[in-house]
Amino acid sequence: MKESLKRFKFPVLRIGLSSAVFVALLVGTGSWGSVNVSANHPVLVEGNCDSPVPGTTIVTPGTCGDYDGDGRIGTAEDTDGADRIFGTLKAALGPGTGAAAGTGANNNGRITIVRSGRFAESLLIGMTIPGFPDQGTATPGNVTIEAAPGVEANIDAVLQGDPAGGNTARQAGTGIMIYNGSNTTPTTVVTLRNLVIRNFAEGIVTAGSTRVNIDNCRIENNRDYGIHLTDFGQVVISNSQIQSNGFRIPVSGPSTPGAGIELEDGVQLRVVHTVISNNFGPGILNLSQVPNSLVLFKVVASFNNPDISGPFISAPDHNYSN
Ligand SMILES: [Ca+2]
Ligand SMILES: [Ca+2]
Repeated sequence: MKESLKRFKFPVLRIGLSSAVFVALLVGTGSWGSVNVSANHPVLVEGNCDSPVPGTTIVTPGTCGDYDGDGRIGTAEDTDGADRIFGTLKAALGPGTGAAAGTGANNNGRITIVRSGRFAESLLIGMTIPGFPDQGTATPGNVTIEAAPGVEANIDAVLQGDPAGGNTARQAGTGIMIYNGSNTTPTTVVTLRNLVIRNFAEGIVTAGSTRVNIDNCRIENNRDYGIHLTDFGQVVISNSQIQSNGFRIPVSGPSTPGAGIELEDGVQLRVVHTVISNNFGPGILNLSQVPNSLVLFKVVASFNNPDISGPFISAPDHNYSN
């Protein structure tokens, strides 16, 4: 097990499929009967040019990603008022603090990145777990994080010259962690769209039971996994590129397995219109050993080692897959 994942892997998450059914019966319908099925809190996130030096938060109004023209970017935009415009993804996902108290998405809403920028952040979407201080909530709803059309949103572990000194920790950790509880039936839905996720040990990790849509994303140059799916997720990856994972320089640790995508346990994965190439390890590694847990539709997997490991189903109909 990867060091970066150990802190997420509590015993409650590592239940097998047979015990999972038992747990589902115990929990009953009450736990998901109360799930908030909406995404209620739309907020915006500005870009960040980190200029003239990394960590810059005051700029000439309207420059460097300053969408609302108030001269604030980054953390200075996070707390300046109830404008529902934030400078960091972490603050936008949270409840809001300072003068912005109560105005964040609070893990239940749509977060739109409206200007191009670099976001050197490790994010948790969903329920609170160790390793992500000050993130998560006890009752998450549906979350969408997406860049507006034409916006380049680079969620990168590395911020050259980071004044906070966070590069080493981020490179050894996870870019986006998604955890919505240990029920065996996925409940809330997380959508990631138009994002670039780079240079983490693991680009995207899911645990517990989560429905996830990953659309039009580029997941590249992460050390151990581009996308690592565990427990009971129902995940669709579409229109994306999963490339060059396992080839991060400097590696700063073992690049194992250096996989593009790994799915485990009871995860069900559908990959559609996606390229998975030039990863150090397997392009897709299906450890569930269940063929219909992995269905591919118009997928290119090339120059991985191997391209696909484990059983899968390639949609036989050229026009339809489920
Ligand atoms: Ca601003
Ligand atoms: Ca603001």
